[in-house]
This record gives sequence, C-alpha cells and structure tokens, in this order.
Amino acid sequence: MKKHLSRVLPLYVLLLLFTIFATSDATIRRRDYTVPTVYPELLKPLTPITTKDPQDIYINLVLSYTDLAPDGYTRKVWTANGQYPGPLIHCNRGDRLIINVTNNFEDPTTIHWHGIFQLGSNWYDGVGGQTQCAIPPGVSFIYNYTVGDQVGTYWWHSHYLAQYVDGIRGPLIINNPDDPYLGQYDYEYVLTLEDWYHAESHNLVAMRMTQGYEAFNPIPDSGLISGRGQYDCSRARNGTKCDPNNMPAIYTVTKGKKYRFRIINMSAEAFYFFSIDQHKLKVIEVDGVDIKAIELDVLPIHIGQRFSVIVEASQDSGNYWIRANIPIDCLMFGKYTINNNSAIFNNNNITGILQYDDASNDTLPKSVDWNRNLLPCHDLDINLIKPYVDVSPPLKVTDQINITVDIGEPDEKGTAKAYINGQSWVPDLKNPSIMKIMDQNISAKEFPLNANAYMYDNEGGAVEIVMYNTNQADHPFHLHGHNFFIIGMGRDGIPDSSKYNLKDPPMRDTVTLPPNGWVVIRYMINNPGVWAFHCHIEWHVEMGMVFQLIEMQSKLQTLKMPPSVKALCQPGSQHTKRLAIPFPDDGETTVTPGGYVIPKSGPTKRLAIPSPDDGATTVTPGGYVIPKSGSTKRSAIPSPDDGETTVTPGGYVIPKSGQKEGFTKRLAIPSPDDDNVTTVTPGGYVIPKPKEGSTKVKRTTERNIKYTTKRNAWKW
Ligand SMILES: [Cu+2]
Repeated sequence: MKKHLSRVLPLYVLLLLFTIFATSDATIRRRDYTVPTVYPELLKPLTPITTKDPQDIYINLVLSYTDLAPDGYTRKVWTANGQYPGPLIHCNRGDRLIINVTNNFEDPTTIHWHGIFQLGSNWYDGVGGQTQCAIPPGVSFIYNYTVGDQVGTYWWHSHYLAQYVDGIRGPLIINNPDDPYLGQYDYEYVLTLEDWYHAESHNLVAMRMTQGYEAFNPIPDSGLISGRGQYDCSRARNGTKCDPNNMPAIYTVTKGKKYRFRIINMSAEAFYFFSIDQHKLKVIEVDGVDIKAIELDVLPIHIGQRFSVIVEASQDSGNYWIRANIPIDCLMFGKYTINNNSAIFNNNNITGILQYDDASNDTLPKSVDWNRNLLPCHDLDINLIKPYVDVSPPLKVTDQINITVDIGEPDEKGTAKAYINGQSWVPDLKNPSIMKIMDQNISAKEFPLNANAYMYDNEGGAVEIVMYNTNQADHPFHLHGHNFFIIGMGRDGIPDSSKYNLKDPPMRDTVTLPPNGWVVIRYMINNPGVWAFHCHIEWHVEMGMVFQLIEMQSKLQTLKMPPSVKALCQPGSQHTKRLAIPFPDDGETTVTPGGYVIPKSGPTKRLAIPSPDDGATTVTPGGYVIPKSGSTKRSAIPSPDDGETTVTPGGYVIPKSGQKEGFTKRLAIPSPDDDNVTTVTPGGYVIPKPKEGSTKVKRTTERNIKYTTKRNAWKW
C-alpha cells in the first residue's frame, strides 16, 4: 500500500543536504570540467520568435554515443548532436519541421514527437512496429511534418526499445503568436525532469524481463533537472569517473520580472512533485492546451506530461531551491527491485537553484520547502484544469472501447508481462502496422491478437475509451495523434456515466490511470492513422503495456506514404534480435534469457541480482553481465567476440565480414535465423528453445508456487 510521505519527507530533505554537500564547501561552484557535463542551452531564456508567417525549419539530429556526466557519474550517453538533453526544437505555430536524423548508433532507432498530432502524416510519428521500420545504423532519415495549429510544450524521444532512457530525448516548443498570456511574463525558460540510470537501458530491460523475476521495475540512480543532477560518488564502483560536486541547474531571474517555465517530465519511471521554494506556480498550460490560470505551491507531474507555469521573482534577492521530489512510493513497492542499491533512496529530492541575478554565488539556498499535502503518483486534480477557451467534448459517442490494464501472471517462460485486455503487445518491427495497412492492404481486423489493435472508422464521430486498472501501480497513459477530454476519473468502483463532466473537462494527451481505478476519455475521429496508446513508464512498455488505435483505416489507405518511409522496411534492412545465449547450469547460477548471471543464493531471492555497477560483475560490450570471478564455471557462455561476429552495444550480432560503408551497411546485418531454434520476446530478445540434452535450468513446480505466493503478498 502507498503511504503518505509527509512524515518522512523532512528526513529525506536532511539526508539530501548531507548527501550532496557533505564533501563540498557548500558553495555554488562555477568551474570547468574535464568530462563534459551537459549542454547549457536550457538554462538560458528562450529566444523569442517574432515572425508570424509559417516557415520551414531545417534541423539535423546526429545520433551518436558520447561520454557525459549529467549527475557527475560518467557513462556512455546516447546523444543527439553530442549533447544531453537533446537539442531544443523551437518553432512557431504553423511551421514545418524538416528533421534529418542520422543514426550513428550501432542499433536501429526511431524518433517520436511527443504530443504532435501528425495530422495526415502518421508515418512520421516514429513508433517502431507501428508507424515505421526503424532507421538502421549508418542511415539518415528525414521526418518532415507541419505542427499545424498546435502550440505549447512538447518533447521528442526515441520510440524504439527503451533507448530514450539512455539520453535520446529533448524539448520541442511551439510558440503561439496569439498567446493569451503573452503580456503576463517577461521571459521563457524550458525545464526538463528526467530520472537517470547508470546502466544502459538494454541491461535494465533484460533484467526486468528475467525469467522468474516478479518484483518491481528498475529504479533510477539519480534524478536530473534540465540534464543536471548530483550523485553520491561513494557509491560508484572503483574505476569509474564520478564528480561529487556536479553543478546543479541554475536558473537566473531578475527581481520584479516574471518567467514562464515550460516543465516537461521526460523520465522512464519517475513521478515528481515540482516546486520552487517561496515562489507560487501560476499554471497556464497543460500538455499543449492553455488553461484558465490556477495558482499552486506544488505541481504533480507524471511521465510524458507538461505544464507551463508563470513564476514571479517577487521574493527577497537570494538563492532558492527548485525541487523535483520523487516520491519513493511511486517508484517501487517495498525494496523488491532489480537494482536495489540505487542511491535514489538517499537523494530523492532532486534540486536546482533559482538565483536572483544580484544574489551571491557563495551560499547554497537556505529556503524551506512548501508543505506538500498531495497524494503521490496522482495527477493534478482534473476538476482544477479548465481549458482557457471554453470547450465541449463530443456528446455523442460512435465508437466505444473498453480497456483493462493488468500486470498479470508471467508468461509460460516465467517472464513478467503487462496486459491490455489480456494481451501483451508484441511489436512487429519488420512489418509495422502502417505498412500492413498502406502497402499490403491488410485490414487491422486480420492483425494478430498480440498487436493489440482496436479499429474505428466513423469519420467525424467520437471515440470513448474507458480504461480500468486492475493493479496497484499508477500508469501515465499517453495517446499519440490526439489530445482528449478527460470526462471521468475514479480511484475505486466503476464509471457512472451520469457523473461525467461534459461541460469543461480538461484536455490532455497523457493521463495517469490511478491504482485500481479508472479513466474515461473522449476525442473526435479526424486523424487517419495508427496511433499508439501506452503507459509511459518505459519498463511497462517493454512488458507490453501498449495498444494501437487504427483510425479511419480506409482513409489512411488513400494517403500517400513517402517512399523514404517505405524504404526503411526493405528486406534485409532490419535486425531485431539480440544475441542468443544458452542456459548453463553450474549449480550456483542461473543465466537469464538476456544473458545475465544470477546467483542462486543471496541475501534474499529477490535481491540476488547483481547490479552492473556492483563491483562484482563486468559488463561486456554487448551489455552482458559476467561475474568477475569464477570464469571457468561460466565457460558455457560463449564469448560474444568469437572472431566472426561483432556485438554492438545494444547486444546485436553483426558479422565482421560483409559490412560496407554508408547506406548498404545495413544489408550486412542478418536476421538471426529461425523459429525452430529460437523464440523472440516482445523486447526483441532471442531465447533459445530447449534442445534435447541441453542444460536448461528447470523451474520446479515448487518454485513456481513459492513465487506465486510471494507475489500475492506484494500486491502488485
Ligand atoms: Cu505503467
């Protein structure tokens, strides 16, 4: 059960202060770094856009690996243009964005534009397995779309496996020349919130999907504000680079001026309470929709959600904490996580600094937090959010969809799964839905059940989606291609249609489905396409908590898909499987399908999985965790580097021969064979099927029963 945090919060604040600054001289330090930290772009006010006419904006995003230390700990970050967070895309209402994405990763990728409707350009929505084949390594692909009438605060991120967690994400801001609040602030800032992991996401996903593992998600090692955070370097393992005095994000203000902060939660797992000590937050925008202003002390913000707030620099000159508090209860239940040694437990109050421009650099803020009497993990009360322009949701529903969200029993292999109406989503990465519909004339009716596809065709009609949550976790669900009216939300019971708010409901594109609760939304049918609707907790995405809405399929078939999109799906252009590793059984360890070695004994069964950072293991270039000792016992694990193949950082196997420069490089990437020998998981992992005489680890009935009992006790 979730418990109220107010009693323990003061303790966390104290711990935070000790943790971060015990080793520093308690000053705000400005200095050069041997390891680049993060791009300072977000700490400067936005340059105002003065043009009114729509323009074509050309942007290059070159994706590559860069060593960075956002929280002081140096790791390989998956970057765009070498920076983290990724470049700010700033445009005007009506502009066309022509974005050339060059994939210099060793893995395929896609980029999604979170909140952009992609009206008539569904194929640029960037969802692997749904709206495009991924961009192969070494290949450039141009996304080319207009933002239409949309204005407000958005972001962009990889939508392929869990790559965005490794750094592929940045803000996207659309200026409104007719902003109703234009005269009410002097400057604009963008501020992003991100949870941060020291292990790469493919490691974390593999651990999350480990057979027999039924506890909670990977949890972050730290949190960042606009790409900057602090880490307790005493927890970093030997041989790693870690700066305990990493600079926080500092936003400078002038007394008497007003600032619009555009706040974006770009996390994988974390919900935040955002606040600035002694400064009220006047909320004017929610997920791209202007609202009637409301004044708050503390703003709840879940993954994928955005707010604009006006902050007046009205206090005494000085330094004030900007706080992004991660309630631990929203991260996990108990301590049953894979990477339970995370330092987040000692520093869940992520901080930046609001600095008056005449304040001293020499002292840290002494400001005091607001009282926080809100419930963790819950959205901002829907009754407080009123669109600025009066709106009416569709009163007549033509298409009704009921969705039950479940983190259910593990599959037959013992892998934890999430379910939408009993089906865990499996992306068809080689032949995405849009290709089936537009290129092969296959109706979504014929899609396999695990495509989780729901169709509606009544142009000009309205969809109502009723979502139920059968588990005790909260799920921030994000809809692509639309925003929607939230006409009802409940924390227990079932929806009562007589109580729906049909007068002035909030419009958002990301809504948090409460634990054991329900949500009812409506929107107009006016955008042909394949639209993802998914929990934005990235670990739940990888577990299959995704469905796709097939909107006006026949109309979609009349549109013309650009040849460049189609070309991404040419045979041989994709590789979607990860390295297969057999299951040795040396009596002491179990090897997971992802290739992780788990000791059979340990402090407790659930805490026995070593973190890649724990000093006892080595992470291979392929992302495999191998114990540092006992190598002879692990001889059953083939070396990924067998002389004939190269293993990419993402764990893909590429033959050393046959690789060519440039575009054709992708043709050298094989699809490892065959359904007879291997099974592919939803996350793209290859699991060998048992062979006769193999040493597959057996999971006894007794063990299964034990897990089941424990699981019930934890009450997911
Ligand atoms: Cu979820």
